Amino acid sequence: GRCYTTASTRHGNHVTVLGEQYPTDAMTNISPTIISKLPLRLHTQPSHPLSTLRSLIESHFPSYAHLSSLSPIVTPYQNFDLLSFPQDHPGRSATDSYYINKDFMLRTHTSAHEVEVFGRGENKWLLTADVYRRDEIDGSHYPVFHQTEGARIFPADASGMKEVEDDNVRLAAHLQRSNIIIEDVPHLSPQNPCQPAHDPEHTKLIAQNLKLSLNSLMLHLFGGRVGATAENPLRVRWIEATFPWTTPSFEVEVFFRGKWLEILGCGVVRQATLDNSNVSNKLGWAFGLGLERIAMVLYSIPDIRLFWSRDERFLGQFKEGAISTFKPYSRYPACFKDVSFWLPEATSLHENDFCDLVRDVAGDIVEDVKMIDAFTHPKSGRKSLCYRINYRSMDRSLSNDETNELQAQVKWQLINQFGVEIR
Ligand code: FA5
Ligand code: MG
Repeated sequence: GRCYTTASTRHGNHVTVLGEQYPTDAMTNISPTIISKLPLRLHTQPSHPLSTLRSLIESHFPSYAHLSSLSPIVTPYQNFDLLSFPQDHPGRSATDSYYINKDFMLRTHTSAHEVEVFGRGENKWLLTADVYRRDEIDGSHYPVFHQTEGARIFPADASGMKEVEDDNVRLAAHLQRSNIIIEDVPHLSPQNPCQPAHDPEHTKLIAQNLKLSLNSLMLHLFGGRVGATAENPLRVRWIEATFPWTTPSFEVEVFFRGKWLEILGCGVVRQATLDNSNVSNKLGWAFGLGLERIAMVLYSIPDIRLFWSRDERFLGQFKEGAISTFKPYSRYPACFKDVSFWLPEATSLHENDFCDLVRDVAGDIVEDVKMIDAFTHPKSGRKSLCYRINYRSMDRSLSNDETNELQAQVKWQLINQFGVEIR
């Protein structure tokens, strides 16, 4: 599909991001809505639920370095290449990631900083940051969310392995006394193998340390809050996974209020990534955890847009350091509008391009976007699409005139940016 450029870039050939000017090019797809989120850094705003959750995680790893101020602007080399993403990985495409230009992008995950932080000589660290992914629009997806990366590396020798074993004994003793049921998977398996450069016995000790450290974090975050008891223990499930820079790799899910919730991805860091960080003689693990998913559950926050609200009825409910149950204020009426259009001949429109266009027009007033119809005309070969946009403010009632005006602007931008013909 055609690349989406912002109004400011179409008329000039620069875009200003966090006070710096960047030349634009064919890869540029960062939108004004996204640019406006970059300075907000919710994970550092006192008493914001995401900031409290960050502190809660940090307090569980007191001897780790706690980082939270790295710039979201990284190179594709940092975000992908240093982590061994293959050249054809879908995450690299402009439909999935935000590019300032071909040389700079917004990090899609906190793992983008692993090599840099290991390279600085940090052996135990946490890093919390805003991350950016182009995505659909609904109550649990937002193009900006927050992750905490955690990592620990040990000397890859007898002294390092002794350190791991001692830590494993300590952590296992703590977990044994707790009301937690863990559905485990083997540390290694044919689909989830050891790195050729690593000793499988060392890798197993590291994987065990990773699992014990994270099970203990889950207990810290959720244990008290589900009131885990002998009859009603906290349930944590480990699943085999794949990430380009870790093996073995895992995902962790927690059973909370009747549902399995995917919390994090993790694994034993590959030798190539350790080599890129100049720590070839170390061995260890890393994890990356999604803060919104956890905060929505812990605070009973029903819609991911609320994290961005400046309404006192939202912000006023939270105190720094405290987990409390959010009391929703009245929901204002929703109003949906459909838009149908013909695409210009031989072109396509990615759903993420449509969603960014709608966000630029309507901001957080858009609650949900769904494609409700698509067909190709049998004779002309032209493609027709119909999207349903659901508008609802979280803070006030929308007038009919206002939604009509937003919808008119969506149509205008569709014509303007993609040359469509409204039906
Ligand atoms: C990653 O981002 C890896 N960087 C995690 C990792 C780190 C693996 C270190 C190995 C070593 P993933 O895309 O699965 O993986 O995202 C990790 C977590 O972020 C998910 O478990 C989820 O909690 C959260 N997450 C992912 N996508 C979204 C989204 N669109 N909205 C909210 N949270 C999300
Ligand atoms: Mg995942």
